[in-house]
Amino acid sequence: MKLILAIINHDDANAVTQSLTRNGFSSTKLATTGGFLMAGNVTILVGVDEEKVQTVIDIIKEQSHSRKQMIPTTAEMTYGYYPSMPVEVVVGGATIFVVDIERFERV
Ligand code: 2BA
Repeated sequence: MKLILAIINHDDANAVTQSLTRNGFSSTKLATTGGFLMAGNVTILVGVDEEKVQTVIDIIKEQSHSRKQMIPTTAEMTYGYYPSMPVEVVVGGATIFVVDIERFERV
């Protein structure tokens, strides 16, 4: 068995979980925060048999969209800092990890 952890944009979370449910997969949604932007995102957990991993990844991929986000940065001068200069970063579609599950039980 495998555990898929997918970090996605908050705005895509319902579409992803609804599509997973429609296709017969159980999922759990966690409210998380990205370490770089310090902004809210969503992490979805899906436990599946190994042969279903690609199906789940395809569903997540289909429902997750990348977005451009502007973040303020400051550049250092000799004496102090330049005013805040926005920089564009591309966030998502989805960051996906697949890990082995040693044991799975529902008691
Ligand atoms: P954040 O850490 O808030 O990162 C948001 C976006 O900022 C990233 O999008 C990337 O485009 C940019 N970014 C992140 N770290 C950067 C850095 N050190 N320098 C320059 N730009 C940087 P994504 O790569 O699509 O990541 C979206 C979210 O997925 C991340 O939010 C984080 O929550 C998670 N994530 C991505 N890679 C990860 C990893 N290796 N381990 C754990 N979480 C990860």
